[in-house]
Amino acid sequence: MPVIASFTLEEFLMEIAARNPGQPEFLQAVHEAAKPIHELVATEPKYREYEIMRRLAEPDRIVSFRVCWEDDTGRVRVNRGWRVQMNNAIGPYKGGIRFHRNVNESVLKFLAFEQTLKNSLTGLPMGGGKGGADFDPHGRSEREVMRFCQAFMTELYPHIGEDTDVPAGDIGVGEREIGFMFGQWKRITRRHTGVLTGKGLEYGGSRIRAEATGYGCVFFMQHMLAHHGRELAGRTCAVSGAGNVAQYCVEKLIQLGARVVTMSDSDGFIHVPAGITPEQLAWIKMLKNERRGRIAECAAQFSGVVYAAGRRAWDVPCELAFPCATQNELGAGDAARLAANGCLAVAEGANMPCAPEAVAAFRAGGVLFGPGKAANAGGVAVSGLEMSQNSAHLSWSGEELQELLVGIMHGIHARCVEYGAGKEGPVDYVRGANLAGFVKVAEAMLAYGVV
Ligand code: NDP
Ligand code: 2IT
Repeated sequence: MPVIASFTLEEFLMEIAARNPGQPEFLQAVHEAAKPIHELVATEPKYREYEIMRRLAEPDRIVSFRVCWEDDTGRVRVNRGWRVQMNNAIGPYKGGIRFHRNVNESVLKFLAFEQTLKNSLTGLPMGGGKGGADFDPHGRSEREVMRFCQAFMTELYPHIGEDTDVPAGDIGVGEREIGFMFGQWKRITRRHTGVLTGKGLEYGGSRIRAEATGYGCVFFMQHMLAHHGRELAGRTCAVSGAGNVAQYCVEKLIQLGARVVTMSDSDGFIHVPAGITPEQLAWIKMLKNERRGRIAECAAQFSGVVYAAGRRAWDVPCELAFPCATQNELGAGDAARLAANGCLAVAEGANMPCAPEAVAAFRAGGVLFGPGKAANAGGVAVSGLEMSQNSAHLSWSGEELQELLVGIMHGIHARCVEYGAGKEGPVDYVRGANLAGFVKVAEAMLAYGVV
């Protein structure tokens, strides 16, 4: 007879905390998912028999390595790089690479854990992984970034492959960095295949990949609103961040007739009461993607733009909020203020930007809340489509891809509703996203037995 272990949620969380000391972000991500998953596991002996919860919270493996490179002055620099291969039950490991001074094992494990459930939720065959380095690209010249990317890939390349592990971008890693890393991978292996996504269009990238996370997040918001009898057009929106996700979130919101009154970077935020115009957004894209400047510069460039140094956007009254910068950028006080100011709904463009207390405050305040693993899954979904195009040696049109993205976000919302709708009241998207993501991964793990 198999032994079927039972444990309470508290016992499970204490065990995870003891096994992962000094990793608050990872524990936070596991906590969020564990509550609904534990409820389901309690009713399914097969998940307990095969220890699916414990196995899901333990990465398949983590590789870490020294990244040694030379700065423009000739000084030798040493960074640390990682790849967390979390779970490949439903497909090759898939997930971005982050370059930021705060990157550590806890951050990458939280991201890889989220990614596993997110990728499952897309409906595409992708497992979960995440990588990165504690390298700070701010203020680095293009050649320094290139040398760092090359050194990073020289260490990473034995661990990745188009059918084993397919990295992409994340904070600090955009098309430029993907180009440098892909170039180095190609040089070392003498192969040209879809080992990275987010590539440039000239060398195997997919149309709509750059736009996908931000656009998808807005599509998810549209679904949340429509499902609860509301619409998006005409709404006042607060967006944080000014990077890839934020830029295309703002672009789609403007296209759909919403008024976006804020964007930000790590120094502060801009308030644009009349709404960011397409011309202003084009300039911000140039500022961030080419000149690599600071959001503060917008105030000198345009009248009607006020810059608030050292502050976050969440004081500004809005009906819809899109945190698109980084983890834990929106706390309990921010959430309470948003709710008090009439905010109707929040969709996480970033991964885990809302602290747990903020999510609780949204729930208490009746604010609809779309967690990142559902709301920002459009990016990795189009990465999955980039993998398909690469392996078939073809490329689809922007129209085809946008239609596919729309369909995928629709499917993600429907799966959240299927698992998250109660008898009454608003849909619990946290519950829905975690359960829908979990079930597919868990069933695949069961199929393999004890591995
Ligand atoms: P970018 O590097 O393009 O932009 C990041 C933005 O967030 C910048 O404006 C940056 O400001 C700001 N930011 C970063 N760290 C902090 C911080 N500690 N405090 C305040 N602001 C900060 O990254 P992306 O737009 O790609 O990623 C943003 C978020 O979206 C991340 O959580 C990422 O994991 C998530 N995501 C990204 C996807 C993608 O496809 N790129 C897909 C799904 C989720 P500054 O320039 O000052 O550092
Ligand atoms: O968090 C994420 O989903 C990403 N950074 C995108 C991952 C990917 O493989 O496209």
